[in-house]
Parts: sequence; C-alpha cells; structure tokens
Amino acid sequence: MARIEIVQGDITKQQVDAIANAANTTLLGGGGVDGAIHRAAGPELLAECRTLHGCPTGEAKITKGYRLPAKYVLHTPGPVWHGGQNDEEELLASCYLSCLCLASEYGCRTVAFPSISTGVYHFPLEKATRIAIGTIAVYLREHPEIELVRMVCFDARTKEYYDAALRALEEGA
Ligand code: AR6
Repeated sequence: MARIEIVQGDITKQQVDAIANAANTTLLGGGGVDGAIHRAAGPELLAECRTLHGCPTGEAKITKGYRLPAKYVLHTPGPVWHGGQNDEEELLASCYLSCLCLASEYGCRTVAFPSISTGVYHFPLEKATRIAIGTIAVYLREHPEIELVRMVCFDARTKEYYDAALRALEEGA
C-alpha cells in the first residue's frame, strides 16, 4: 500500500498534520512516547489535556501540537495486554480507527503513529503490527482524503515487524 510508510525514528520530529500519542486514560502524560510528546510540545499541551477529562481505552481525543512540527496530537489510550481475553485486539484496532476518523474530521492529510500498546502495555508485537496495518489499510481504501500514514518505529526490531506486516498485506496473506 503506497500510502502506508514505515520508518524508524522519533515521532516528535515528524512533519505531518497529526501525530498519534500512545497515552493513558488520564491523558495527563506518562513515560515512553507519551512523555516524549509532552516534552517536545511544551507545557501548553498538558494544560489543554487537563480540559479533556481523560479518554476511554480505544477512543481518541485531539489537541493542538504546540511546539511540535505537527499541527495536532491524537491522544489514544491503548489496551494493556492481559492475555487477550479482554477485547485487547478490538480495542487496539479501535485506537487506530478513532485517530484516523478524527484526523479526517480535522482535515489532516498526513498522520504519523507510534506502535501503540507495544511498550509498557506489553501487547504482543507481531499481533499488534497486523492489527495496526490491517486497520489503517482498510481505512485508507475508503478515505482518499488521507494521503499518507507513517508508522514511526522507535527501534529496528519494531520496524522489522511492521515491515513484515505490510509485506504480508501487500502479498494478500
Ligand atoms: N517516537 C516513536 N516511538 C517511541 C518514542 C518516540 N519518541 N518513544 C517511545 N516509543 P509506550 P504503550 C515507542 O510504552 O505501550 C506511557 O507511560 C516505544 O519504543 O510509550 O502504549 C503512557 O502514559 C514503543 O515501541 O506506550 C501510558 O501509561 C511504543 O512507542 C503507557 O505508557 C509504545 O511504547 C502506554 O503504553
């Protein structure tokens, strides 16, 4: 899929209309990619997040990007992996879908995602990549207004798994 790109890098540096944040349900910041986004965006981001009163797992809320190159941040709490019997897969797909719907609504044409839930939330990486790529691909087919979705992988191993999931999709596996 030409409109899905996989890179290794730092999501806070991406020159796109919106970046997604792997947040928690408080939306008040944390470690990992969430901490990096808040540090790079500056304190105004936390101030706006305080007005949102949290967000349920699998849904998304939008803020401005402040000092980030991106105009918007799509905050989405991913599911914590508890073994797979607690709707974790559906909730992860819903994170990507909720962010993309908001991106369309706000006129974004380019969106970057981190690998939601595969850090401290321990979602199995291979399963997560198939859900992410599959959900994004279905959305893009129906939404030509989104020109590019970039998966931004922090480390080489994560990128390898996303590359494999995209190849499998392209090969119709
Ligand atoms: N750019 C891109 N990816 C990054 C960056 C970055 N700057 N920094 C880390 N990652 P995690 P989760 C990768 O743990 O599992 C927070 O405390 C990281 O290597 O950030 O959804 C929140 O507040 C991994 O591949 O998110 C929540 O409490 C991926 O981002 C909780 O962590 C996701 O790892 C959410 O946990």
